[in-house]
Amino acid sequence: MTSATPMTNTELPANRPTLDVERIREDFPILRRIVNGKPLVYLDSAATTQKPQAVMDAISAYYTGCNANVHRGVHQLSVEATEAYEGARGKVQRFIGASRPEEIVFCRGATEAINLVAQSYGRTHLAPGDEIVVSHMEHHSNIVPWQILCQQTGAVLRVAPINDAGELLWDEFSGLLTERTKLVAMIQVSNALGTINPVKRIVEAAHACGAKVLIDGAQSVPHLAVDVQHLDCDFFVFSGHKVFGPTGIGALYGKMELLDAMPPYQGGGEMIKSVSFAETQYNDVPHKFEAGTPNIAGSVGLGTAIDYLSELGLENVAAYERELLAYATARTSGLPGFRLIGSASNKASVLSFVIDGVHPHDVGTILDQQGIAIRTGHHCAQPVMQRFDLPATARASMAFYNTRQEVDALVSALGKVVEVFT
Ligand code: C6P
Repeated sequence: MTSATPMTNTELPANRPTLDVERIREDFPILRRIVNGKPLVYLDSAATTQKPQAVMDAISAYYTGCNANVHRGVHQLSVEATEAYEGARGKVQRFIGASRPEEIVFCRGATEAINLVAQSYGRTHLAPGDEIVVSHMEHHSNIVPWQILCQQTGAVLRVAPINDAGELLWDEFSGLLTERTKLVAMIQVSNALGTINPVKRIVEAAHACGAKVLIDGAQSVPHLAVDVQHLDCDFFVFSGHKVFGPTGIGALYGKMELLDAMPPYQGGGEMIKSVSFAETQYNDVPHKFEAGTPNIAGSVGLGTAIDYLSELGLENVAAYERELLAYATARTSGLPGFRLIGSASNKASVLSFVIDGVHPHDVGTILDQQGIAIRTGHHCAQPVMQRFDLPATARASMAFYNTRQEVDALVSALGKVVEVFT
């Protein structure tokens, strides 16, 4: 089965070992933890992924062996730290298929990357009456920066609706695209629903009306192979901590000609060529956007996480997770009162759900007593909750280190929830 082929529950295959998950789990020490007297079942990878030992070792080795500031010193440690930092940029470039390392700007994560584009590109290019199109399934990080930009520029935010399965309504979306549309900002994989959006088609449609496109890849890069040149998106953002790397580091990809023409986002050291009170000259891309001392250790950890994931192979990860999602979907569907929120035909390994008569926070609390970690709430996607007329959902989100046995533990604990509350 390829990652492009949706599988129905009736076609559920035997647990085909695309990955040696038992061996892989040994790389993640935290998965051996006991929580509330039970082995941890970590089903909250959409919030943040766990880290393989190799990532922690790389960060430790960086601080132990070559910690120094980058791009500044002539001494050996600074040279090594700079090589490590720029080496990580090259890994990010190859990971998402950018044509050159200069197109990768390190930042704190997806949120900061979107704010950078809004404040630098957006404030320069948008005028009163221009339009920005987002979807109803965006994370707050891909809504609020555009609302702020609209307040600053007089631009208008348009929202493409979704259907009851949590899929983008194509005709309504393309109907919003006009000569007024200057930017389309779209999630590739929904954190709250799991929907995988047809981003290549979205980019083509937006470009046909002259708009630029930003893709929020925070939830896609841990699950799908991404090639920004193939997608032809203008900007792409993701966070390191959702891709098995550390927190506090992420990346913005932008097409070189766009980044080059954009003004700086923040001012300070590193982002300048020369400073005087009469005139300051900015540095070249990407340094123009990296004011101050960057997260060097974070970049090293992210680079190692990318190596780790690339070695597993994203095709294998996608195939394994697709089977696990089908298994979890089939196993949970028979639970009394269980309602899946988000049933797109093309989905990543996210199960958002409600149980009739039980508040999602109670579901989360009872599961926690069984050592099962899920997220409950609005998942920073309140418009999604409003669309489904819900205050919150419970969300089990899986990664390649999760197993069918863990899904079984989830189903059995949900059975207890139903027993307690109904
Ligand atoms: N979603 C979740 O539990 P940061 O916080 O910058 O690393 O990522 C923000 C972000 C942006 N886009 C999408 C699609 C996301 O899912 C997230 C983070 C987490 O769903 C934490 S709210």
